[in-house]
Amino acid sequence: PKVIYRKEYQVPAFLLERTELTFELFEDHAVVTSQLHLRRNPEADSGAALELNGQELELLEIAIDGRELAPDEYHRDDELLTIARAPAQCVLRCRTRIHPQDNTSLEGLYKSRTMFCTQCEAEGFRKITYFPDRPDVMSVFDVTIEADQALYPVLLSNGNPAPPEALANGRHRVRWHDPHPKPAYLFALVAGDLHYVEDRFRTCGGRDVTLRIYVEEKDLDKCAHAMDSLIQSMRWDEETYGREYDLDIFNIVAVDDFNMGAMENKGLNIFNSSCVLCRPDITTDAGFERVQAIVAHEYFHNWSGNRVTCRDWFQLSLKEGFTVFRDAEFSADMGSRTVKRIEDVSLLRTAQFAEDAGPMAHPVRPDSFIEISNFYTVTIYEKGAEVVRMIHTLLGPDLFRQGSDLYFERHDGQAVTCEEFVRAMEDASGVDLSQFRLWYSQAGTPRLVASGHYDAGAARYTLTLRQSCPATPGQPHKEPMTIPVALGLLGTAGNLPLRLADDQPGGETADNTHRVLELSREEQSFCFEGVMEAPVPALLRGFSAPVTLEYDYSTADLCALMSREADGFVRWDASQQLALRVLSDTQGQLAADSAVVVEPQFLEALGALLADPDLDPAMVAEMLRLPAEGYLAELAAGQGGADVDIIHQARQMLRSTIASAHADLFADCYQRLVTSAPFAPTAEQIGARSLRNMCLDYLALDGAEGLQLAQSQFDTATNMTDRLAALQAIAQHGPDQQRDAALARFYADWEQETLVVNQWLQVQAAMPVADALERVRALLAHPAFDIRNPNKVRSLIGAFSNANPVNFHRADGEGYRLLADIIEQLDSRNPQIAARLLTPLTKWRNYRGRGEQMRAQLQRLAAMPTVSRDVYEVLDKALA
Ligand code: BAL
Ligand code: ZN
Repeated sequence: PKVIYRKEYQVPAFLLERTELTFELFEDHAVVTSQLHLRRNPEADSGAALELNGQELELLEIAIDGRELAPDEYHRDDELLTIARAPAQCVLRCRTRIHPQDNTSLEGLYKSRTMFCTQCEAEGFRKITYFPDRPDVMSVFDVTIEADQALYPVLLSNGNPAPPEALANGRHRVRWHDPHPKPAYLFALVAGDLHYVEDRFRTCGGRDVTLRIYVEEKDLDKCAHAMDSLIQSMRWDEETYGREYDLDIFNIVAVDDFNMGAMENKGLNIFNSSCVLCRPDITTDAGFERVQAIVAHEYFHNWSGNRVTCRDWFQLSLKEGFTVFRDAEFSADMGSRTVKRIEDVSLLRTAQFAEDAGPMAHPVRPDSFIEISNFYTVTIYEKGAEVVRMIHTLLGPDLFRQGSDLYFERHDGQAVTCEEFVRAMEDASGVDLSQFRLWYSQAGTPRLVASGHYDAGAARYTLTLRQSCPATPGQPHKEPMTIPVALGLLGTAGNLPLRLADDQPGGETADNTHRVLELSREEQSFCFEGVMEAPVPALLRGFSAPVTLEYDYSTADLCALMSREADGFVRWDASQQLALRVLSDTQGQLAADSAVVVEPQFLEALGALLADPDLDPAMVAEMLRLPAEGYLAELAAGQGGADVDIIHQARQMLRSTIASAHADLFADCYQRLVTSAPFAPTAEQIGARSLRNMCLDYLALDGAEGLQLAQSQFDTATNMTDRLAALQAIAQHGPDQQRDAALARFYADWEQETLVVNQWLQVQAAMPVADALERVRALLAHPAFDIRNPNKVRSLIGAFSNANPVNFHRADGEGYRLLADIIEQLDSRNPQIAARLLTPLTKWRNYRGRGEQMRAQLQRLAAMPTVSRDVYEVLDKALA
């Protein structure tokens, strides 16, 4: 397969002023007729050919300005239709036949259960008709949909509809007009027997917008939270970014078979049903929060993505990084800011740092790709959001807002690059971001090493920061970057006032105990004066930069940060650093076969958290959560390779020690948080449930009494958060009989609710029991599983290979074989999902004693007679 390079970008030869599409939908095929109003691009080479992308299309007719083209007037291969001599201005008419019913890739137009739907980002539109399928070709769309009226009473596309028309033979037709020019990737079509809930929103400009969420009739009672979230998002974007919605109608549709979480098509967002449907008895708090965040994310794309879009797919983070930053801030404003940050940083550290350290490492703005679908990554999304967050930190909120206003104003209706975003921020603020741009071009996670020196006599504290960045594929040398380091200095009675020596740079803030230092050289020292006692530095407050940090904290320092530091993120991070240190000691003791001794200060600090009713329960729950085994394996990878069994044993042993040391405190805290208030997915209730269920997990781990409590919670819970937490506690820690009975009961109760059944699959896939792999193989044949449905594949196979390390990494290699078997089956059906599932195997170099078995499965897949472009690219990089 061909590698595509960013530096080879060329403007399109033809521009598209208008696109007319007619879809005739039938039970075994669809016919698509297009009329493309084309005009030669004055900026392009005047002799450049007209190129239309197209894949798996049956061409029925092609004509220019009403004249059918002779076969020698165009050239066609598997991917492209080329017309060498198209008139400078013309209307190209094209009719193609496609087979949505047989489209298992879930790209283009396909059938999900009984409905037709589309997914066009990034390059799905070319499976619908011949088209200049690139984001910098934008046009106004007029779409006509014709289908059987009884089977498909609802026919939706982008923009605003005209009244429906009845046709002969029980068919009907609806026309949609979208006045906003858009690229093909934002096109959407839905046809089905759908029902909706409706609300209204009056914009800041006084326009009334109709809001609808379309679902199957059985799901009508699961839309309220998504609707509330949509209204909150619309209001927030007006208040925070001054962005108003721009059509009369905003539709959301839920579909079961969907590769992504959701898609921001103009005026017609299509959602994976798992990211929109919610009801307290079937959805966990995490589910409620996910729905709120994704509804917001897709809505925010209306400006950051749709009104201003990407010039080419190398700029994907332009819209995704910015929009993730926007949705993260929205979620922080709606719930607990600290906990949102903790969750995001945990994801970044476990998944993105791992990606940055592995064979798929790429910059936020990649230089090349084979298959763009492989680049919807944690680097583009989450690291991209961190880059925007750093700009926000460096500029401050007011200048950042001026920058975003300028960006939207300057580029409304355009397809632009990351460079335009940074330039708007610079132009509005006057801040020079030249060196900062390296964050877009350099891959790899920078390493920050900090050291401090306190001079009591001079009352001076000197902090020295040194940065480096490891080599990544294709980038052996890295330049120093601009790294904003937010910090405080902690004294015995709280945070100390900060005064930088006169000649030292560092943002002034209203709060004199907080500063943002700008590290721009490889090494820099910052001098604080008037420091009356030796401080503990609270570094990277709020995780001000996506870097790894090393500072030689004593255990007492970490305990001080955990209990007294003002920044919630640093408090949590100190607990994690301490836990990592204790886990590392435990692993050493286990490997040496010596007695395990757990640092008493760690246990004491956790006890203090549990005993303090004034702390934010959500934060305490996160501080009690030990780093995940996958993260421990990533850290060990850099130190001679991970031993999954020792990691698992050490983590289990530490959890058991904590459970028995604080059994009474866990029980008291559990009881303290019992509430009779009716369920609501509010930050307060979510925090309380989170800590209570964390206590339940430790109690169940500690023995029979806790398991009894879990059983009783399982039997009586009236919301899914509590019910699933109890099931998980029983599944993870209970005896076989109790576990199997609870699993059977759960399935019997929820057999009819697909999304709950998916959770049931996930719980079993992640159980650290000896026969987990056999159970997963058996579940593959269970009626609840369907390899065609990405949610089910992710729930069973994704959870097994990512959340069950001891079983995935079984010594006999059967875990790897299972994953490769599934990928082999999926590759020809749904290459996007197949490629995504490969990630755990690409880490083969990280595992001591197992790497060769993992690599052997990659080699086996590489030897398949046909390999999709998606899977080929990942295999090629992983085996290089
Ligand atoms: N654009 C793909 C789905 C999303 O990031 O919103
Ligand atoms: Zn997005």
